[in-house]
Amino acid sequence: MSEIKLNNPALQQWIQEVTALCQPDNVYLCDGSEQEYQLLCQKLIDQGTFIKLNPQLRPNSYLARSSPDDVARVEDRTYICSLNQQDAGPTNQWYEPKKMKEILLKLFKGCMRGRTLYIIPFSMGPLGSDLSHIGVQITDSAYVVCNMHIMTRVGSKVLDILGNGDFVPCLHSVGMPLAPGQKDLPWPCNSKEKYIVQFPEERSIWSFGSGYGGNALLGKKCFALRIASVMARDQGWFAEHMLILSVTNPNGKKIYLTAAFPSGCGKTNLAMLTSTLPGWKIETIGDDIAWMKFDEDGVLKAINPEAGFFGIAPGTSMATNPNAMRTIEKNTIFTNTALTDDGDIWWEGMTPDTPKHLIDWLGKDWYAGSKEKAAHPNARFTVPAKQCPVIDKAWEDPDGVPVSAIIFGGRRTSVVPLVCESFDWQHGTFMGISISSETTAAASGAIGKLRHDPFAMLPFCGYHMGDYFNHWLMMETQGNAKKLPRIYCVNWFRKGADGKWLWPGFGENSRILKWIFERISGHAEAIQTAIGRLPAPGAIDISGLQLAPDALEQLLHIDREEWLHEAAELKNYLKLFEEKLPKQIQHCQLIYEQS
Ligand code: SAT
Ligand code: MN
Repeated sequence: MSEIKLNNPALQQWIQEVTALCQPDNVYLCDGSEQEYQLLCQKLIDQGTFIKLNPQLRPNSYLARSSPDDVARVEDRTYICSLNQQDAGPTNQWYEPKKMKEILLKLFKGCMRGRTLYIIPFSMGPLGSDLSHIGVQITDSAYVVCNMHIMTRVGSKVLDILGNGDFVPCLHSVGMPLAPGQKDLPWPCNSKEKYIVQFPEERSIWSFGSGYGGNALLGKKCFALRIASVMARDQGWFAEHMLILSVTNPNGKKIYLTAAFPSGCGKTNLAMLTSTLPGWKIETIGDDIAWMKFDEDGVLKAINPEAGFFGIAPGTSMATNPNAMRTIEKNTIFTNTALTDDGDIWWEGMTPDTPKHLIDWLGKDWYAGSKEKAAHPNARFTVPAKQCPVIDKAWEDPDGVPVSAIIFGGRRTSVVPLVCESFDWQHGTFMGISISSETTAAASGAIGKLRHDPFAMLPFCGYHMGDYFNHWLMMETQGNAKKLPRIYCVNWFRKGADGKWLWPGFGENSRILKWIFERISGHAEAIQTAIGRLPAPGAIDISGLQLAPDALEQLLHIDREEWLHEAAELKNYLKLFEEKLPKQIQHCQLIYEQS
């Protein structure tokens, strides 16, 4: 260990402590270079983790197959270990931090034997931006290092910026030490013990036992949401589970907006959609996380703290998301997709025709017509954001982009209309609180179960959600009243009596973005209802769209009985937050009930 000398004493000391605890065979400090990436990819090929895809079809790209018991975020193994239980709130799993440390110290002791310990200095956000923050991940997984290379800015340049400053220590192990001579597995993990632990006061992360996605790429959900939400509360900004996009109208006027949806509800598709309206253009800044802060003029500015997309592969196609398909043409890591006979990847929904034969995500032969899915429903691509053909030119602007609108959405087959505008910031906050959505394969557990997911942050808020609601309300005072973003709620997933989607979604969502754009510039009509402002008849541009005759009416229909039920159910849910539920929110709730 003595060979690695760092100028940051706290970092030096942490690395020494972790090395002594985890007892790796080797220690390696990542420089973030292309050469390093290539060497690690080769190492992963050699140990059977990576399959190199056909370079003619998918240059510089790889397929990894995870262990079948390590395929998604594990919410039931995720903990917020604040000093006081009260601070974790009723929606997080809490554990006494000292006791949790004891558990973790036991698990981490010797856990990297036979492996290399990698040190990854990384920046969340453009290098050197005032809105960015630095973390250092220690991991024993070369797969994680390669993914971090894509998802964040890593290496020596980050250490230069860090200097003697603060960083978030992120410790990760797959939790599978190797005895001398023991053969490694292509996807090492720990099938018995998994712990994804955040210590909010310490601002540190310990993750054990999983190598998958948000469990292991610690810059993402653990840092950029759970820990960052705590930093944002203390420092007066927002760390949100939101995509960021720009909308440009045919006259060349551009606005930026952010949108929060739970995992697996189409953030990546919305972020890079191809407008079906002539002359309208959507460009992408980010597809998962937004860090936002009011600037000195009271304008809300947003950055994407990530540098890549970790998108859900199944369902992605030239029809649903051509820009994602072009983004992943090269330099991409695929995890848990199927492999074609000519060495490319495939997943359900990718092409109109299903290949006759594939190797499925479990590595087994798969034939068209099989009842099993060839790709895991939470199969992912990891790809540099800069490869996106519609990446916005301001995507790395260190000042961030000005946010004109914030959208909240979920997967609701009934009740919730296609789009609805809030009356003001307070009511918009209420809309964020009110999100509920059907669960998806992005987290392990039941799929299709309706659950409350306030602000799409249920699995990601690092502190008491009641305090988080208050933070949102209080932040209004930091904004310039004339420049505050307007807040909307959308639902692409409403179904008709026949059980079919009423709205085609994907590129057609540009029609809703157009209405929002025109509301902001004062050109679109709305009608007032108890739950918010809905598009007036004719205000949504449906030119050239084949919709069933009364589909739009159904999509915008507010059923009084359904909403009274919704309100009662929400009121019941909100009891969870007890005295932390803001008074203003109770007031919004009353508007529903009394209408
Ligand atoms: O947390 S992951 O990044 O693995 C998936 C998600 O929930 O978006
Ligand atoms: Mn997400």
